[in-house]
Amino acid sequence: MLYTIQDIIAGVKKGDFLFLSKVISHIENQEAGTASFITGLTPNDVQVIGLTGPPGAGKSTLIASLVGEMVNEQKRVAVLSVDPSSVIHEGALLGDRIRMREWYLHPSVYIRSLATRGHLGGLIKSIDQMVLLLKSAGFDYIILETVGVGQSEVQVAKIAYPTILVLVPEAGDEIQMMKSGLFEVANIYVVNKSDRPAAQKFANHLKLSLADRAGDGKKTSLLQTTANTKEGVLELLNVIKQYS
Ligand SMILES: Nc1nc2c(ncn2[C@@H]2O[C@H](COP(=O)(O)OP(=O)(O)OP(=O)(O)O)[C@@H](O)[C@H]2O)c(=O)[nH]1
Ligand SMILES: [Mg+2]
Repeated sequence: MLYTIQDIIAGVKKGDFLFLSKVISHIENQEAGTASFITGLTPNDVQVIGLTGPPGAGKSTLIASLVGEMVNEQKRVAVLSVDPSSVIHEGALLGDRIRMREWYLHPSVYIRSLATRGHLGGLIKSIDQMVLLLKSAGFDYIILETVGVGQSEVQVAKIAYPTILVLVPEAGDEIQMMKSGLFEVANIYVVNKSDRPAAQKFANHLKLSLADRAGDGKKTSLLQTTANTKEGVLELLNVIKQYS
């Protein structure tokens, strides 16, 4: 490994993420020396926030707005976007670039997209290591975005607290969603795109299903947001803090 954690911390404080990006690439490729470098880190107690949900629910837009609230509070934020279903294609990258464009060059915000290259187990291991690295590198929040509804998200939920399930009013097939493991593992349920007419009704439905589950003793929260206008986003950040 060519860089020390001191190089990385110094770089992060200056908003120079070059070292960090190089080490993350080392981890992604599981290059020689990765494991011993990670073992030598001293991670801080940094809140890891997971956002997951169906494609197009507005996760990236919501993250961009959340990051805005965090930066307003003088925080440093790292965002890892994980798409386990595919190798990163230009379209996906471009979409995220547009959604989070105001943050790509911001000195307090580090954004990185990852793909599996076909092997989910490897990705999970790499994410674990990247999170340890980011926890050691002077960030105040780490945000993980995962796409889809499946095993990988359930895995990611194990390293994040809270895990936020982002849904949209037209998600419709609620039953399907509730059967998925994801519904069980989430802590915060967000009905995004609440500018749409069906949002209130959908949120009410969701509230009832969560009440049914109240017996399992797990604290859950339900919020409505409109990610692109930032409506409900500061409230979401305040609820996130309750889970730290
Ligand atoms: N009307 C409305 N549109 C929204 C809202 N939030 C996001 N969008 C739009 O929904 C589309 C998808 O948003 P993304 O943030 O890319 O969604 P995503 O969940 O990150 O998508 P993937 O990463 O591809 O799964 C974009 O065109 C956003 O502008 C919202 O609250 N209301
Ligand atoms: Mg996205």
